[in-house]
Amino acid sequence: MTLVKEFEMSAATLDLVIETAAPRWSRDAVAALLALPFPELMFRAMSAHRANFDPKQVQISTLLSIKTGGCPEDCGYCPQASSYETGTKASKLMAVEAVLAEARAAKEKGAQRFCMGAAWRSPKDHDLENVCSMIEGVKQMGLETCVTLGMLTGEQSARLKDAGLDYYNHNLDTSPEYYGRVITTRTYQDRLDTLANVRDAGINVCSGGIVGMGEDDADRAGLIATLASLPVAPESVPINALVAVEGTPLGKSEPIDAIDFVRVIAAARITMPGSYIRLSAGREAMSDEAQALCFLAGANSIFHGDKLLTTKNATVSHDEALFGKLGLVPQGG
Ligand code: SAM
Ligand code: DTB
Ligand code: SF4
Repeated sequence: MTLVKEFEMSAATLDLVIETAAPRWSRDAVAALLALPFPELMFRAMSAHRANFDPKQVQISTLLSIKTGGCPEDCGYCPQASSYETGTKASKLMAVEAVLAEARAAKEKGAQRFCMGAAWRSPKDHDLENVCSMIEGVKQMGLETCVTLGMLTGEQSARLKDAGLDYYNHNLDTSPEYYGRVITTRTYQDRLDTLANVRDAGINVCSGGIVGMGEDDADRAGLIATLASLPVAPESVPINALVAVEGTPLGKSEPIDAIDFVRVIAAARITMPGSYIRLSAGREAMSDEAQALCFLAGANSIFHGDKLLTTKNATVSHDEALFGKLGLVPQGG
């Protein structure tokens, strides 16, 4: 009896917090969401999903590492940082034609968006020229374009926009408070400045984070609240489960509990109801049941293809079987 009463009170209080918090989300309001009884959280997330999207449709992106490894940054999760011994082979920026061949193959396999990632702190002008040619070529194939190249100035953002760039991926990664425990070579404010430059250039923003790096619920709430309270919420929000790579400082991290991961997806869906929430890295290690819960919680985008940037993704054949079992369909497919 007491339990029921306590829950009724806390749900009413929560509604009040949410009402006063929207559209800017406080960390407390997001923390209250993350702590909801699971059925209540899922109901809210599913309602937000259905109000904005067809819940059986999933947006499909393909990822290609166009410049791998040798990165001067010290992101504690990343196999591409030159200071960690991870066995990642560093390579130069790929030739434009080779990238276009990969994009053509991705289109044939059903991709709608082609995302190109480079292990840079920020792009040099000469490299940006080549990336602009890649964007123009990929766009001509009728694919949406996305790149992730590190920090950008306003001028660089404008050049990418002119080349036809649709999305720029730049993650906040975690809460402002936990950030310094993971990365020391650039600040949270640097990341927010890049997101503002991208937004001002008229490019769609793709920004999310990683969970499973030892952060607590308050940090997860801090990440989601910061994303949802940007002047305009990101159009695309990748939620990555840490892929723990040996040799990185976070290589020995315990995997995040699957239900806790689903809770983060649900909180992202509720706080950014009109955004695509991407169930991003970490799917290879996830059960079908956990992924199914993520799709129920409002995830509606994935990376499709056997490889992410340097690590394995869920295989194409496994994804086909999973989509079949769940009755999910590629968006527009
Ligand atoms: N170098 C650019 C940058 O960091 O801005 C772009 C590429 S970087 C690899 C893109 C994102 O991938 C990172 O911000 C991080 O969120 C994600 N990422 C990298 N390594 C990861 C890992 N081991 N597990 C999960 N996500 C990871
Ligand atoms: C994002 O949020 N996740 C992708 C993409 N944006 C660039 C990258 C995941 C990388 C996982 C580790 C790797 O394969 O190197
Ligand atoms: Fe470099 Fe990006 Fe990896 Fe950080 S996440 S080390 S910036 S490639």
